[in-house]
Amino acid sequence: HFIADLHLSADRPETLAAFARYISGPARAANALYILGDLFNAWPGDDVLPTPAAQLVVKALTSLSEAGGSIFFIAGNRDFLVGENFAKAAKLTLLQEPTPVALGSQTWLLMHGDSLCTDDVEYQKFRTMVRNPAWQAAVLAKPLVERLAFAADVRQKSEQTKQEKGAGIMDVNNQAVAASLRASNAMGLIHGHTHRPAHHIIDVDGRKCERWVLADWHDKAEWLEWRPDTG
Ligand code: LP5
Ligand code: MN
Repeated sequence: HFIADLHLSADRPETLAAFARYISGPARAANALYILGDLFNAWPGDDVLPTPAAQLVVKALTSLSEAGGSIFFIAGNRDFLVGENFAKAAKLTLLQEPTPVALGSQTWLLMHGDSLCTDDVEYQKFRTMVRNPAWQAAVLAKPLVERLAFAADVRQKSEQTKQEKGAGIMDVNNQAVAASLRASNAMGLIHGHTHRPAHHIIDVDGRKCERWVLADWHDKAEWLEWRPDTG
């Protein structure tokens, strides 16, 4: 199973409930669950692990791995501060993007999707800053209250600037998509972030490739499933 953009948070109880139902239900049929970013609406650091919303998520994920499922996590633009403490508590494995995964005889690339939005120059500058390990270490050294205030401020600025950006700017750039498929020689991409669920067929140097875009969550679970029998 592949999921992304749940944006879990204490103030979205309907999504937390959908997540709990999904993990104790449909997710049990998957031998691997790939979480492709923005599991959380805003993750200011692993020191929020004791909060009730984080505990609900950790308990659900732990129960899934204890039932025999493997769980993998790629960070998104909302939860890039997820670290090893969360991974250990939730019994999952952190992956760097892009991660190649073998599905049957074919290789697919997994990513959150924000790195493909290269037309959003302002965002890419922001991304370079927040993905820098030195910047992250400096931020994590600050008290949690300060990080929460910073997060709220950036969220507000993000909503503001998004209104000024055209929809096209905030979608993936086709050259960036082709470049990653060319470099990896992968069959296709699976990603989230844009909240534009779709299945695209694209031509990369005469090769027929695919791009699956995952749906974001509201009050029900959204997942993509790969099965060996159907490909
Ligand atoms: O997230 P979303 O969908 O609204 O928009 C994204 C891009 N925005 C972001 C910002 C995140 O929402 C912020 C999340 C914070 C998580 C918690 C962090 C923990 C605390 C540590 C502090 C950071 O990713 C948005 C894209 C959009 O996707 C579509 O792809 O357009 O990009 C932006 O809005 C970025 C702006 O263009 C530039 C950001 C200006 C902020 C500058 C920092 C100033 C901070 C001042 C602090 C005192
Ligand atoms: Mn995102």
